Amino acid sequence: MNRKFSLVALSAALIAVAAPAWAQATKGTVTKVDAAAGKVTLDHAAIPKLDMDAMTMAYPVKDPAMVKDLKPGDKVDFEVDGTGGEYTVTTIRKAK
Ligand SMILES: [Cu+2]
Repeated sequence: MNRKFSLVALSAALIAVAAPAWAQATKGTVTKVDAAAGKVTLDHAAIPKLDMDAMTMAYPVKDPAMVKDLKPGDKVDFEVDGTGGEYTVTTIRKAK
C-alpha cells in the first residue's frame, strides 16, 4: 500500500466512523435556553424514529454544558434519545 492510498483509506474510514453520530440528527431552531435547569426549547422538524411530528417543545439535555453557548434563534442539529416517554437531547450543535 503506498502512502497516498493509505491516507485516502484512512480518511474514508474516519468519515465512515464520524458520519453515524449525526446521521439521525434533527434540524431545529432554539427558542429558549435554560442552562440552569438543563433544558432547551426547540422548534424542530419531525423525528421519525420517535414518531414525533414537527413541534416546539422543551427538552432536558444530557449535560447542561451542551447548551451554554446556544441562544434563541440559533439553528441547530440535535439528537434525542427517547425511552418510556422521557426524551433527552443527547447531542446538539449549531447548524452550519
Ligand atoms: Cu418534540
